[in-house]
Amino acid sequence: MAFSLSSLFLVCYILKFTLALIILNKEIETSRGMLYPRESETREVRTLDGIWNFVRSDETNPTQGIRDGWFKDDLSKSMPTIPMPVPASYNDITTEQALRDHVGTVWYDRKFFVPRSWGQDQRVWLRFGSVHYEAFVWINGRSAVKHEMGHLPFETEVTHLLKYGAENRITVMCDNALIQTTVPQGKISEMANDDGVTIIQSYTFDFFNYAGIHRSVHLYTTPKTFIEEVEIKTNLSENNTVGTVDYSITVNGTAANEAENTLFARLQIYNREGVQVANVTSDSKLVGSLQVDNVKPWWPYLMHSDPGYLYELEIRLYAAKEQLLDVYRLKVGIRTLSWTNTTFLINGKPIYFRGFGRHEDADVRGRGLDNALMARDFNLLKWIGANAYRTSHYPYSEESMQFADQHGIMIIDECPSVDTENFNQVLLDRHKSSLEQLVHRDRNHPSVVMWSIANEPRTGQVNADTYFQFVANYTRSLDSTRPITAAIAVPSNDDKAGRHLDIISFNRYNAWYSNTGRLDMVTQRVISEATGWNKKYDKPVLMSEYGADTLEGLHLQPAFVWSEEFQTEVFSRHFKAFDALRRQKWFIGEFVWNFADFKTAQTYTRVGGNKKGVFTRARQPKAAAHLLRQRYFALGREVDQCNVPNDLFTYIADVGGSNVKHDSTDL
Ligand code: BDP
Repeated sequence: MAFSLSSLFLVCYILKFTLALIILNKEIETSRGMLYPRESETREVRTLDGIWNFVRSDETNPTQGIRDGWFKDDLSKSMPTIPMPVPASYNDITTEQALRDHVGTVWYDRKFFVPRSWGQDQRVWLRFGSVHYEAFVWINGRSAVKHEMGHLPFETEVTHLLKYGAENRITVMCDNALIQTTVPQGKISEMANDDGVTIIQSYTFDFFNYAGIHRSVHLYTTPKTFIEEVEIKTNLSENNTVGTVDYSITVNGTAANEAENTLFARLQIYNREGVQVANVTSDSKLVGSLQVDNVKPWWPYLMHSDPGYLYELEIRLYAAKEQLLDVYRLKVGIRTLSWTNTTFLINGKPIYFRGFGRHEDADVRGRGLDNALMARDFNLLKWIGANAYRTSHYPYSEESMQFADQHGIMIIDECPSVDTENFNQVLLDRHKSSLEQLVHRDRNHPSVVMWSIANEPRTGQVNADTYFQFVANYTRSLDSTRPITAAIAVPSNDDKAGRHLDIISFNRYNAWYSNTGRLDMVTQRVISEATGWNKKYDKPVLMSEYGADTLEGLHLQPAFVWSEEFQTEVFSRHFKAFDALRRQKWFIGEFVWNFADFKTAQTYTRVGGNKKGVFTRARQPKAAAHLLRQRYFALGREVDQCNVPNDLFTYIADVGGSNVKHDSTDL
């Protein structure tokens, strides 16, 4: 019995297709350590930020540097180097189109000294805040660590690789290529150009694929036996008067005279004035709880007159006979979260979100950490009366998470999964890993109130149901104290993922991508789409994206697409829908797309980038910012009884008529 060739092909094809359909919920490797580097009596921290040497590899020969051993000596001995700032994206630093659009590997190196004192009786760690997308690191020519996944930290011990009291070299190779199994996904193809062929990176999301060493590089020391991980969970008594802080500490390293069962910790909590308000001595399991009487809970901005209240938790690790081994301090906000099928509560009070989708994006620096920009952004968030943002579409810097804790800004914390499709096993494993790394990094931040497991995944596709069941349940197994969402853009009828979420977020661009210019087709559509989601899943719903591209300074009356008038009108039509929805109780928030204009890949639909910002890329308000500010404070006053700023309304005339708005008492 012989098969014809064509039927053999058919069988192979069906087999391949069926195999691709089977995805398993496999165990994945989990992160360790990664506490934010902080100095203490027992730890020293220094950064390797500054100007590094940089080489762009030949796109057609991305592994040349590995084969030729560029890491074995100074990069400049292998190739001509240029200076490159760290942290920063490398793309917009030079004037070269080839570097801006580069696909594949680039190399960095620099020299640094390690003090002689670091070589005695301690350990040294190397930690990267983030390198996008994949990093390979060598110290003095020896491999130190590899890491895949942008926007998330990684670290390794380098005690044995360093020269003490001497000069050392660090070399980093960074690869920005996105393929179908990376998070996020992309495609690499070859295309003919005028001189032959060229490599093209494409992706379906619109933000520019900035790359490089995006966040700080730290070297830090720890004692031989040290506090490797701290996990805290907080709670409040029913009337919010007593707070509890449950802790669990993991220790790394046990020297002979520090047998594990003799270790213990003393924990103290200090209030903002530096007064000790709780303390406890643990047993050798290093797990327990502290109680804070007359607690000041952590409240979001404008939900309380003293938002973002943080205590300091001091952890002292001891060996037998009161021998102090290590000290680590951590800011702690004490709060509870709970949710039902209609409401999301913080400290027992329902939340109504008024916020933004954002990007870590700026001119020249790209996605590189910039403290000045970060401080400005938080000032703008507070000026406009926002109480939340989503870290669209990847984890933001740890420094910004600390700012959010401090300022009381609630975070929907998103992993780097965007437009996820063609669900497959490798992708699932990496997607789960991105969430594991994110939860591990951010679990102690009071500002993080929700995990977002994806942005605009193709949840109508085959396998989306199983895939998102695995991803959502895995996230829940890592942290059951926060609800899970995803920003979904497929119509609710097609969606297969929502049933695995706790809160439904949806993105829609009425009067922009749908029915462009039709301001008369916004309000009812928003109401009916939100209602459709609630009917289908019986869960709280929020709108996670809406907006319109707006060219700063373009004024057209009557409102016309791209003008400042149009953005203002689009917002206003949405506000009307949101107010109708708010009466339904299960509608819990509104998030404008986007906080600020940002860079995109080149397309004819974008004029110098995505212009849906309420602020320009230089962080100045567009006309709609003033309207949004009035709304966010009006909501704050109605929902949370906050005070409104004196300059919310501009004085117009002393007419006193009932319909004339001339100061904030008219809200
Ligand atoms: C949404 C995406 C967001 C885009 C936005 C837009 O979630 O990343 O920037 O569209 O096109 O679909 O402005």
